Amino acid sequence: MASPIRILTTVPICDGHDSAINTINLEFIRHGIEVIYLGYHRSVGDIVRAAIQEDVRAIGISSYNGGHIEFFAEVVNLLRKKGADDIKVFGGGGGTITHDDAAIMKRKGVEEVFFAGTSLDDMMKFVHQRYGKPRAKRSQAKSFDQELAHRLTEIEDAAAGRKKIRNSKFEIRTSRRSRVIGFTGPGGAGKTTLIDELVLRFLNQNPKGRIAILSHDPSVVGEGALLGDRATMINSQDDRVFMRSMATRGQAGGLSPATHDCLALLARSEFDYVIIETVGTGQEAMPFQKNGIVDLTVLVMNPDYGSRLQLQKIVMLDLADIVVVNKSDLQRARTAHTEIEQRLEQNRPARGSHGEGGRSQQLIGTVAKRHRDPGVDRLFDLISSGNLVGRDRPARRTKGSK
Ligand code: B12
Repeated sequence: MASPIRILTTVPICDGHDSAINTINLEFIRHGIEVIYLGYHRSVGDIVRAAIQEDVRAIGISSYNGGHIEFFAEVVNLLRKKGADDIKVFGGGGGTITHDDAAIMKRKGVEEVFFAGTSLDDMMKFVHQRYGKPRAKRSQAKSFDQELAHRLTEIEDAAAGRKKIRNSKFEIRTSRRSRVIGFTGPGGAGKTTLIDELVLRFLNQNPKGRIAILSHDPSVVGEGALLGDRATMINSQDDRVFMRSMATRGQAGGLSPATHDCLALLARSEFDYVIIETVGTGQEAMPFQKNGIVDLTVLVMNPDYGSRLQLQKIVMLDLADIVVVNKSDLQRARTAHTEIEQRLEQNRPARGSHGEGGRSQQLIGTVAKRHRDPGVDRLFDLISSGNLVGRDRPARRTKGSK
């Protein structure tokens, strides 16, 4: 099985016209393409950084602000400068891009411009014909991030059954291992926004530190995937953040068949922290392997989980080191906090039992969408203090245990 085509799509800076690209993204997915959507109002630097880290085959830009000639050319030039000119550039912008403009853009290195009236089918055909084949000869990596991105692609390809993994010319540090934090929880709980706020705090506190994010979104059955976390992660668009979006590619449980190997590579690289975010998971999900590479697990919940009874069924409430009730500004949050606290109480070791004195699970309320939220500050302090070591946490107290 070949790996799907990966394309990054976006809208330029000072442009909020995202309706065209949203329609085109959906069509790409239906045609088996994995779309990393960066969102609108994005700078050349952010686009090129994301394209290199995501190791996409091409960038599709939808531009309506009138600055298309300069903007597209800048993207092409920066890709060249970074040694990433095997990533191609194409796009459209309806009637705002004239045929004369398009001719200039093509001379400057843009592969194709689509005009008003082009059918979605024609665009899909173009992408499959032009970018369907895997790149046989990769450009020599000019930077650590580029090399790392190529290696992650090889791991994903190997998992899809195509290739063997080669040795890297860049040294991947083995003397030190990054701290790996796993985030999971139901869809819509705010995991991505919360991670982005934690990244902001990390960047502020560690002027030279680096952080990696491995983010997952579901593949549509038999089709592509919309990998949209980058559109939410504003603070994470930074040279000190390496982010990679992965589609689950048919695997149930919140991660991809290549996740473990990708995570192992990132954890051996130059990052202080590696954050892994699962897709929105169900009650039965246990995405992080026991004794695996994840050091600390965070379950992010929404206060609206239903009745108290539902809490008994959420397996991660037994396993998570930290439970976060995000959206704590919602009316039901206070009740949720009390109910979850009582639920976690069941996991605590009984007095006098073997586990007494062990670290207990922490419960924190956050409002991730609010800047400088004190709950997120507390979560950051807890994670960065290193005091909470997931593996030491005692097992849940079952009925009949002393
Ligand atoms: C819808 C629209 C809006 C919506 C946007 C909603 C949204 N969330 O996207 C609203 C009403 C909010 C809006 C606001 C504004 N708009 Co407006 N808007 C349009 C409009 C009517 C349609 C654009 C569109 O989505 N077309 C649908 C797409 C699917 O079709 P298409 O454009 O023909 O594109 C084809 C191909 O090019 C291709 N394609 C397009 N992108 C891509 C990308 C890839 C990767 C690929 C493969 C293909 C591809 O797909 C289509 C295939 O047929 C155009 C006028 C027009 N008729 O084009 C003005 C237009 C783009 N807007 C305009 C302006 C000025 C504005 C405002 C500045 C107005 C104001 N003063 O407030 C604001 C700016 C908003 C902002 N934040 O940027 C001007 C731009 C003028 C310019 N650049 O010189 C236009 C041209 C109207 C005009 N004639 O004056 N706008």
